[in-house]
Amino acid sequence: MAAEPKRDVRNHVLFECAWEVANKVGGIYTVIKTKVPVTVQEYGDRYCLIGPLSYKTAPMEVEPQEPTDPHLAATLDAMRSAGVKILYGRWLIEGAPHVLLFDTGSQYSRLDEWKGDLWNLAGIPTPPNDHETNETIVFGYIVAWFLGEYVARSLDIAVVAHFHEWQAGLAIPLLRKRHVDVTTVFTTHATLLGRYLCAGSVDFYNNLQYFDVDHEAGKRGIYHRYCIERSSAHCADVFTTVSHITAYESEHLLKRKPDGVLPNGLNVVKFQAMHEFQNLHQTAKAKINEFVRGHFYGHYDFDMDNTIYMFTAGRYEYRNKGVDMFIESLARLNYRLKKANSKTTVVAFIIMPASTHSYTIDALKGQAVTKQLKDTVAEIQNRIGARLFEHAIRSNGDHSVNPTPDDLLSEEDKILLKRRIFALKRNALPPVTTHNMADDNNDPILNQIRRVQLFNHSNDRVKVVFHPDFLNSNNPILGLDYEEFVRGCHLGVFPSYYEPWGYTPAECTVMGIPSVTTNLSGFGCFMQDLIERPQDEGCYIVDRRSASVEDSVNQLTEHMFTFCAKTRRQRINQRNRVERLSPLLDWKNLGIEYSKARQLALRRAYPDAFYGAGGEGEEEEFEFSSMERVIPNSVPASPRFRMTGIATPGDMGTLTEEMQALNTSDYRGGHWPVTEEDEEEGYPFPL
Ligand code: G6P
Ligand code: 1S3
Repeated sequence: MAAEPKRDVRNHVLFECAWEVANKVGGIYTVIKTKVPVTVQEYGDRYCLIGPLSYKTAPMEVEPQEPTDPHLAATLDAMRSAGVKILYGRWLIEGAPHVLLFDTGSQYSRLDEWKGDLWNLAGIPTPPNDHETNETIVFGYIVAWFLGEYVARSLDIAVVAHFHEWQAGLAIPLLRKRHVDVTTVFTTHATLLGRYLCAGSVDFYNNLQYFDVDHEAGKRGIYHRYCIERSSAHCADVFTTVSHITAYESEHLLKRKPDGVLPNGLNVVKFQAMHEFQNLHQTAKAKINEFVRGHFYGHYDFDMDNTIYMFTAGRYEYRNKGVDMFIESLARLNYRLKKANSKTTVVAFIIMPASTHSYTIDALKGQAVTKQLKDTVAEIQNRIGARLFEHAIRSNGDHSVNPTPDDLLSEEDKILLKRRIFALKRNALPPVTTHNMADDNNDPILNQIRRVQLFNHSNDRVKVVFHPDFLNSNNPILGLDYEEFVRGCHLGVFPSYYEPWGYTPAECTVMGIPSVTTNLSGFGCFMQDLIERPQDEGCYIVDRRSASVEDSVNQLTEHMFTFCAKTRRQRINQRNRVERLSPLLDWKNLGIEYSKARQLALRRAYPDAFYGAGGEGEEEEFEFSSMERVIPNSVPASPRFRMTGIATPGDMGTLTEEMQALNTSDYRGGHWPVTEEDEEEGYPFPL
């Protein structure tokens, strides 16, 4: 008979650790935050997130509490008495998970000691003035300390620790070296080298297997960071990433083939009826219209009813996020629309935070003069109403006496109106950017716009607005939250070159806004794998993998041009179709991939608990979770799925039950189009 496992794996405790827990920096915050409801549903109080303590955001996001688990309480007490500043409580988001935040500042005095230890333990060097790495080291050592103390106290229950990205991963090699009885999962959302190499002018995907990784990392001054990332990937029980494309990249750059792909989901909120999200588009678009009227004052000569709003958004990585390709394609779109004598106007927004010195006077003035005009018209309208009423009431039943325009509009009103109209005169063209850029002359986006001469001339059918800051409903210019802005637009355009997942097009999809992405983005490949003809569903995918740059630009231009030719009815239909894809991106379906990764880690760490002592005996049945299968009920017959049979949660990722039973370490990239040669290697890309 199999020996009883020491720790209970079935009711294990889960710690999920990321630099972006209660600390918004980028995409990982979205992953963690939106996934919380399904994880809490699965684990309840056995789930706790771990992150750095930011005094700027934490007080607003976290409600302090005392732990109810006595082992956790004792661990935190021990660490506090050693000087670690800790905030434990509930993160005030949907699902209200437990959260444990460590103040790295409280342990900086030990930085040198820990750097020395890291060198002795793992041979990882650290230069003196890299703040991000210093934070990573202090955070990693505190987390390893915490987990070590916790499992030394809590002896009956298995502990799974899931780490995201290199900045949170350092605890993994430390735990491994110290033989701490914790089961670890490491998920990378990009690789450091991949991001750096792509940002330069490297033919990345065709050369992935040839890069001399240490040399390339050294050349870019990130060798130490690279070592942390690579050791996190190698020391974890299970290593995963967010897409096949990043799995392939990780295999070559981090030298470990991931165990599986865990696609990113969203917390999808379904409306009762389709018209509800369509109405949201209408009201949000009206707000964008307001902005556009103000921004283009003096040159507002286009028809708002025949204007298409396109946008791109994200971290300012000019080449990686494909902004170069977007602007080039906009120039070609402009040319084609002009040539076709189109009456359609495209306003293309670029929302990417850069270094600025606040708004330009011109941009502020545009909104001010438009508002003054609006207020004046409202006053005059009131006065006209009063005069009309007075005129009507004095007619004493004689309907033949009609007021003349002069009876209704006084001389003062006319003058006031003229003054407001004069204020709309403008000699310069409407500005491309809303802000004063810190480095206007060298800004890559502005330089590309200058190169293609998209200067917002009256005869341009494509106008450009570069908003180099996050959106916020309190902004005096373009005062909308990001979500509202997306809803008000017609098409999101994200022609990324380097994009491990790509939340921006995924968010468009769940909001029912069509988008363009590429087959170099994790999201694009995921949709291409699942849907027969994604473009019919409002999910356009540009080929940046096998096509030349010229061909990719032309493809993107063609997609945008075709979109401009759609009627309103066609656009409404397409929004309905794209919104119907949202269950594919729902954590209710994708969350199970995380469960599988944790289970695989537990199987590796405690094989006896699953297969009996010595790996023999009958395998225990393990239920992943009580998650519902929402897809079959909510996705209508169309769109057509690529996979045979109905899509089930287990079909979305790559960790299969069979694989776990075999205890293998290979992910399955079965959906990738491969050549015969590659098939032998199992690689997704032509080599
Ligand atoms: C939504 C609204 C419709 C409106 C339409 C405009 O569907 O429910 O009332 O006509 O948006 O669509 P458009 O693509 O022209 O912005
Ligand atoms: C990364 O953030 P990024 O925009 O630097 O992680 C995101 C979440 O997994 C992912 O969506 C994105 O593609 C990555 O690049």
